[in-house]
Amino acid sequence: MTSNQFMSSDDIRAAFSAAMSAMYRAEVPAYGSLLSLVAEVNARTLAQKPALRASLAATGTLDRVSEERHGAIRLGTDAELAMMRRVFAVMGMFPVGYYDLSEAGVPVHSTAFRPVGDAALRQNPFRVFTSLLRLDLIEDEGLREEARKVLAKRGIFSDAAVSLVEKAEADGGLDAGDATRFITEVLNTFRWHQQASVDRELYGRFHDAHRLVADVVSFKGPHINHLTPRTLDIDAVQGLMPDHGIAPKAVIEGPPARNCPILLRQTSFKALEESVSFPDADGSFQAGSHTARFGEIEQRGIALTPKGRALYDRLLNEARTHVRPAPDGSNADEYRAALQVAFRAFPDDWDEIRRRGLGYFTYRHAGADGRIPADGGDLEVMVAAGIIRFDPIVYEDFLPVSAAGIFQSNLGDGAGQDFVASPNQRRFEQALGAKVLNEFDHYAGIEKASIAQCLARLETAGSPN
Ligand code: OOG
Ligand code: NI
Repeated sequence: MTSNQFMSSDDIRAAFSAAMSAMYRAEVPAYGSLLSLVAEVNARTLAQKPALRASLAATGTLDRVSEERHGAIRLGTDAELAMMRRVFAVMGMFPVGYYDLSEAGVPVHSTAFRPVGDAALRQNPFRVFTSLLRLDLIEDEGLREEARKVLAKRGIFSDAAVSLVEKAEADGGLDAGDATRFITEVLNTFRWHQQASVDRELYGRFHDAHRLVADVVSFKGPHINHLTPRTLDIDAVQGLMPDHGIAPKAVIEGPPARNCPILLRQTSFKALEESVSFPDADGSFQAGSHTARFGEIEQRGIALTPKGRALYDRLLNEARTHVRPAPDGSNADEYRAALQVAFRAFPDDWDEIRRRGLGYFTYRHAGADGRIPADGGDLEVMVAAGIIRFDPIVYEDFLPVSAAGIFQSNLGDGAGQDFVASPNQRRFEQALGAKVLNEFDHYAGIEKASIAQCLARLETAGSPN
């Protein structure tokens, strides 16, 4: 088979993301309400900001602006993670970044499977924040063993899904028919299961150990626990949620609102209590409830260098030392104010961010009329002369403190526990069966390539002949 008969991995991802969105809207009606609200606010924002509208139109993303950017799942075993990596690879999604959430009281470590590279991201940006449960952090040895046994018995991928992944790997892709079957089969893995796979008593014990253990271990598969569209005005959506019958989490995670947005701001509506049933030994079912699923929104800014990120971490920490956001929202205004004050120390001007080496940028030639100064070749000279322009690189990854805040508000107040911080990227990569891409190296590479391209163009333009 020749490769041009294959459906592109970008197209498979786009179709998968659309199918997942439809499934989740059907499963969680409140998520549908959030999507309508986001679309409304985005339309209003675009009407107010013609420049933003024009730039989205120029990059061909205007009509898809309110589509999902990410979702999240939680896996139980190394084998599940390894297979998930192969599934996502078929859709052009690769593991980027390592996030240790133990430090924040959540017994998981995570990566994000995502498209890598501008073209793929532009085609469809959908990514999946994927966590692996760390039973090693659960104290009760007996319970740990029970959880292991339950997990060992489940198979979260259908045989057909596994065969299609093998086929894609062997042939280098899937044709349209196989791709459609692949999406249907894989989508099933992320479905909600109203029936738990353990009895109520065992569920209760998992729940007492940590709510996340109950969520991961007690069901037949890793239900998608949220989807996240992009909003152009996160503060507006946060404020409007209650009017639309959805209860927002107490505070927006990440940096404060700024003229030059940095990294990632996100917020969610609180997870819903949903009815489930637990099997009894005699084959009957007992009614109960489980809380796991919610909806989230995100707004992204510039990717920061390690230096910028260190400053961000320090300022965030400073704000949180002054005001720790309470889960009930009672000090949300104080927290917002503390963030604003702390982040005055982070420059809010693109050129200053650039010159101080805090963020990543791409560089481009301003146009044919740019004359090259005598000492051409020096990037700064040409930026100052307006011959080379720069644009911020958008942060496409996640933030561990924010992720912990999202987890926590959706696991219920007080779900946090003190674990000894124990990042273990090597262990995670062993389970994954691959190394994760370092996001800083990746952004630095994009910046470097754009500079090289600019300079090469100028050399050609400037060479006497
Ligand atoms: C994942 C929470 C993290 C984000 O956007 O930071 C996340 C989860 O609840 O499983 O999705
Ligand atoms: Ni999320």
